[in-house]
Amino acid sequence: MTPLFGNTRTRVALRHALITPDGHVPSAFPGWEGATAYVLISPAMGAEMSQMLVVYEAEGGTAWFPADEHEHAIYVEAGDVRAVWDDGDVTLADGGFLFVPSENVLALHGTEGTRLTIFRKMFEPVDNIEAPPAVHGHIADIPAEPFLGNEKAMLQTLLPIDSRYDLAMNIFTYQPGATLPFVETHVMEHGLLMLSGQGVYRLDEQYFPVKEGDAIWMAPYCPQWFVAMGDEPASYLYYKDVHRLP
Ligand code: UGY
Ligand code: MN
Repeated sequence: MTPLFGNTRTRVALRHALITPDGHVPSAFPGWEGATAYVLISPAMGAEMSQMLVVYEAEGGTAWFPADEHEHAIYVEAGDVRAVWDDGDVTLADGGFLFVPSENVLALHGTEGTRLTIFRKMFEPVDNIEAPPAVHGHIADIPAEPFLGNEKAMLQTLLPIDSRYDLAMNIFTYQPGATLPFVETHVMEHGLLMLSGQGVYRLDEQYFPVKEGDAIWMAPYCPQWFVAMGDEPASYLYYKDVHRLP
């Protein structure tokens, strides 16, 4: 549906943002071919990480990241991608995910119509703890656990729960009417993509209707809450920084 002329649900505030697809504007990056990036969350808005949507064109293409301090966690929303990094490669279909540690050249070769969400963050090393290895998998193989005992709010933890990793990438699926059990306020930051369904997200003091395709940034300590609404389950993918002292 066309948004009301001169209006949008997008809202960018100091400690949160809701980015809706009607306002997306592409970025072009050096070495990228046939792949368009939409930087939905970044340090330019006050975040400590970036969240990018990458969409591949008709002939397919390549998105590319140089070897530096940034690590990448990738989720395949649609299509197929072949990821190649310094000492590994894997082909992922939709529902596939991948973590590639920092200091790796990373090339992502996608076919037509492939859509990726990429979380990009500066790795925070810790003395005497090894760097995390690359890991990949598929959501179909990740068990869903009831969140704080609620079977209507199921959580899948995609990356290993292991203190070598300083980020988590999870999927939350709520039955209509299910909620986050309380308004969370925490030191961790979130980047989030609504994968399906709809609901209402509380961010700071405001309540926002949200649906598939929306991205949300929650700064550390942004009070947050969600209720799923409508006829179908609501599902979102989210990033969280973990396992590091403040
Ligand atoms: O992991 C989390 O902090 C999660 N419960 N937050 C959220 O869904 N907004
Ligand atoms: Mn949270």
